[in-house]
Amino acid sequence: MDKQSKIYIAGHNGMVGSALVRNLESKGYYNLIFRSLNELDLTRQKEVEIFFEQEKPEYVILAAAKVGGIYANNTFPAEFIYDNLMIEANVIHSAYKNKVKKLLFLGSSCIYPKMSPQPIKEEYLLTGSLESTNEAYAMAKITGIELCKFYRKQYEVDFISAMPTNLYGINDNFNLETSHVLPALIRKFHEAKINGEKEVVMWGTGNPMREFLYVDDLADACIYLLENYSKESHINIGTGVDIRIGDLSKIVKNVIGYEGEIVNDLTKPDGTPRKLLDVSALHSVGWKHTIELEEGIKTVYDWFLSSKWM
Ligand code: GFB
Repeated sequence: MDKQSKIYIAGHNGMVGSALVRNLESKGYYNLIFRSLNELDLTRQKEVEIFFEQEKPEYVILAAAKVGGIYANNTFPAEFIYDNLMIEANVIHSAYKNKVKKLLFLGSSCIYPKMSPQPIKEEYLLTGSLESTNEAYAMAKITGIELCKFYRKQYEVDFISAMPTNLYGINDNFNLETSHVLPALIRKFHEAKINGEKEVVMWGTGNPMREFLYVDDLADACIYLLENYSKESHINIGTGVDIRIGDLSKIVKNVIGYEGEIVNDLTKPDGTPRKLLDVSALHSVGWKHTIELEEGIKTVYDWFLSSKWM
C-alpha cells in the first residue's frame, strides 16, 4: 500500500471504522473513501455494485457489520445473520469484480466452537458447536471467512480475514440493551455514582472469562496485516490475556470511583464460558498490542464523560 492508495473503509462511522480512519491518517494515508449508511446501504447489491464501479477502490477494509452485545445477538438473530451476510457477499463480490488489490475482512472470536480448547488457535474453526447466544452472528462471520478463502482459491485475489477478540474503545455503543459488557458497566457505574444508588446490577454469574482489546490497537493490527500478511488462513487479533467478568466489574468500579455494591442478575445469560485467542500467529508476523486494560478503560471513561451519551 502506498500513501496515495485509494482505500475504502466500509463502516467508517462505527467504533472500529473510525479507529481505522484515525490510524490510516496518522500513518499518512490520505486517499481514504467512505460512505455513510444513508449514502450507501451495503445490504443492497445494486447500490454496492454502482459504488465500486464508480469509485474503483484499490484496497478495502470491511468493518461494516451489524454488531451488539449478548442480549442484542440473542434477541435479534435474524437481523444479525441477514444484514451481515448481505454486507459481506455484496462487498466481497464487488471487490473481486472491480479488481481490488487487497481486502481485509473483519470477523469475531465468537466464530469458534463454544467449548474450544483454550487459548483458541485459528485451526479450531468448525470443529464443534457454536455458542447459542451469538450463533446467527457467528454463522455470518464464518461465511465471510469462507467467501475470502474461496475467492482467493478460485480467482487468486488477495483477500484476507482477521478475527478480533472482544473490542472496546471510544465511539462504542453505550445503549444498555444492545451494548457489550464494558460500555454497559461504565455507564451503569457512572450513573449509579451520580445518582447515589446503593447497587449496580451485573448480568449473569460474573464467571465467564473475556479477553479485551482496545480499538486503536485493533486498528493498528489491521493496517499492519494489510501491509504484512497475505495468507489464506484467517488470523486472530487479541492480547492473549483474559479476565473474569466479575473482576472486570471491580476494575471499572474503581476507575469510576463508585462505592456501592455489585449484584448479579441471574436471569441474564452468561454466554460462552471462555474465548481466549491464541495470538502466536499474530506475534510471529510481528505485531503485539500496546494498550493495557485499565489504561484503556480510563481513556474510554474520559471520552464517555463528554460524549453524546451524557
Ligand atoms: O460483551 P457481551 O455482551 O458479549 O457480554 P459476549 C460478555 C459477558 O458480560 C456476558 C456479561 O457473560 C454477560 O452476561 N455482562 C455482565 C454483561 N453485565 C453485563 C451488562 O450489563 N451488559 C452486557 N452486554 N453484558 C458477544 C457476542 O458475546 O461478543 C457477539 O454476542 C460478539 O456476537 C461479541 O462476538 C464480541 O462476549 O458474550
